[in-house]
Amino acid sequence: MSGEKLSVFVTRKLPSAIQTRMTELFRTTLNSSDTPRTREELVEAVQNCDVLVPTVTDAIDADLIAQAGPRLKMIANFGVGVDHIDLTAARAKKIVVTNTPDVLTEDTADITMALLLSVARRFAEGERRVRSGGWQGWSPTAMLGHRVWGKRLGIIGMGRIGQAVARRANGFGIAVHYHNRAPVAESIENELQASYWANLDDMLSHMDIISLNAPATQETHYIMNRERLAKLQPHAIIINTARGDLIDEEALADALIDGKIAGAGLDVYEHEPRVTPRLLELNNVVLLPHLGSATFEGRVEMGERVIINIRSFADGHAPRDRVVGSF
Ligand code: 8YV
Repeated sequence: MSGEKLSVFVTRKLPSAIQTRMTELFRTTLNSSDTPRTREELVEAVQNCDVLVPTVTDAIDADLIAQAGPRLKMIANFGVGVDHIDLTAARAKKIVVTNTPDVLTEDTADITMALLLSVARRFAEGERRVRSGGWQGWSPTAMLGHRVWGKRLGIIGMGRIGQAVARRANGFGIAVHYHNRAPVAESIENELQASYWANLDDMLSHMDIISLNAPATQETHYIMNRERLAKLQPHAIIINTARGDLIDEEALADALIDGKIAGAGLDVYEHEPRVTPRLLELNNVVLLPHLGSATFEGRVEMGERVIINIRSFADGHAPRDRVVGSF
């Protein structure tokens, strides 16, 4: 790269320490208002900047990438999931794409466990009852939930986050099962006391709790479709902290309303920020606004990771977190 500073376009407001550092290092365009950039603004950005720093809320699709100018050499995503970026189009244009793995693993696993406990023990419903003044005092039979200790958790997607969930589940005395494209290393299976199911359908019918921890890809789109949801036991609960389109949200609402499954904890939705309206009315569903990685610490570390990726690219190295990068 030449001595000239890279021009970097950041689509959303980031932690101020990160914005300050980026401004020192690059010719950075920030978004101080934090309203998502319009399509027109994104088009203008990709025509003029060297590096685009998008987030999950930006559709970096093939059409946008096709309009990119010759300067655009890198998309340094702020976030680990890259399903909002058309990687094939980026590869075809020799645009490097990076993400921010590792730094949000533990926070996302925490939110998974929080939802799991919340649904099983009816936290959100109980909290609503107290706030609304509807709580009449303790009763031996009121608001009974289900014990999680001794239950079977089926993790779909045993990558970093799935493993972090398994580690927590071990601590709660929950038996860990998992489905993944391939089994993880035996040493990891042993450490996590995890049992592999090659056949997802078989696993589903044996679990008490399901946690989705896989990335959104063509293979995982609607991995929990209507037929798969029907394989769950009526007392089963399902937790999704991955991506909304791993579950057919309408089919999920049907399964919950018809009592085919017992509950759901969702942090992500098929059409964010829209939530299938019928889910909003159900007491056995806990709904969070995509909080998985929303910690002060995590956001700063994500920003640092973006900066490291851009700097190593600027220095002529292959950035460590490249998702697309070898042409
Ligand atoms: C991030 C996430 O906050 O990193 C991801 O893939 O889902 C989130 O937790 C978001 O992507 C930021 O772009």
